[in-house]
Amino acid sequence: MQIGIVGLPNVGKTTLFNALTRGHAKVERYPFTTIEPNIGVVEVPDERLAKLKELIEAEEVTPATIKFLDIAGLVEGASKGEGLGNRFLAKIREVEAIVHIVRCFSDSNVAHIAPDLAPTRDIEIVNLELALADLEIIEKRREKIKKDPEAREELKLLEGVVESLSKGELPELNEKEREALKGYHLLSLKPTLYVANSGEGEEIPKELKKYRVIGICAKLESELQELPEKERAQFRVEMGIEEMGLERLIRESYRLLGLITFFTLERKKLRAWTLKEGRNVREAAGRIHSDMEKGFIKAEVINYSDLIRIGSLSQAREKGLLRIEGRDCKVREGDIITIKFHLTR
Ligand SMILES: Nc1nc2c(ncn2[C@@H]2O[C@H](COP(=O)(O)OP(=O)(O)O)[C@@H](O)[C@H]2O)c(=O)[nH]1
Ligand SMILES: [Mg+2]
Repeated sequence: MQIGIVGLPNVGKTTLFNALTRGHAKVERYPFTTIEPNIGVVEVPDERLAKLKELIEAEEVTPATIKFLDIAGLVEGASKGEGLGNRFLAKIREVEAIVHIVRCFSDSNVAHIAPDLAPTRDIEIVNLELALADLEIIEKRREKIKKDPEAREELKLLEGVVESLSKGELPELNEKEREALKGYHLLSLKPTLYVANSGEGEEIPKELKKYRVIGICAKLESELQELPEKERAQFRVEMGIEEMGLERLIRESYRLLGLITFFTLERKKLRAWTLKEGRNVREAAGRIHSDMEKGFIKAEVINYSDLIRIGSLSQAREKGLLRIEGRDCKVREGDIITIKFHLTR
């Protein structure tokens, strides 16, 4: 899964990215320092992994991961080539979701597009640039197919999208239309999570409540990530922080995309995987290896909570609690799955 981080310059994108990846991407007080996106792979925190590891004496544990792309700040006119323009936008066409960082901290040392804090205005500037970039793509396509009698339906669909985007609205699409538009990788249609980057201890501004939004203090998060694990844990206890902003961000991204986690266990190797909710065990097999999907025979399944309750895999097997499932069985959050398959080549 890939997630693109967008937002105006100097809103804290790279700071948050660094905190997420514990990386050291360049953080600057001036716009346009990032030409190539910073790309970081982040492990999805999951307490269940430690418990499972102990229970089944796993020797190797691989958490699920999310890839984050941090692109440079968009400015007004980016879609028309201002700043580094459209080149940035091209970098995030392929992501599955967008995290849109909004500046909610005031700091006179850090330049902003205007002296005042106006989160809604900022959001609208960025979203307009995304929409304009999309409109350009659609325009090109319309030009190409406008005389093709076989493309009438597509043309009609595109016209509807143009009409909404031009009004600054999102088009209302059904499943089929969404599918038909997939190939365009339209930025405006990507599921988006807004992140209010606030000063320490500050609330999310009320005007942002209409968005799907979480509040984070990027600076604090990145400073905490610099601490050794032990000190960080201690700080959390002292400050009564139950969940780090970063963990919340990852959890919310999961929800936004309708993702669940399943586990595999093979020869003492424990691994967590992400899957779209509602998919079946055969599709889960495909996440692991295409051979497993093609040659799928059956799956042995037990849910995490049942395994923890029973205490061991062998006991679960004895009690008949390892279910044998065919391809159509839906995967549930926390299922531990062993795929039986034959090689088709
Ligand atoms: N006061 C304050 N400064 C921040 C915060 N987050 C980022 N900054 C500062 O803002 C500047 C720009 O941050 P950066 O992450 O590079 O912004 P980007 O352009 O969106 O990638 C840096 O000097 C950061 O230290 C915050 O929550 N509070
Ligand atoms: Mg940056």
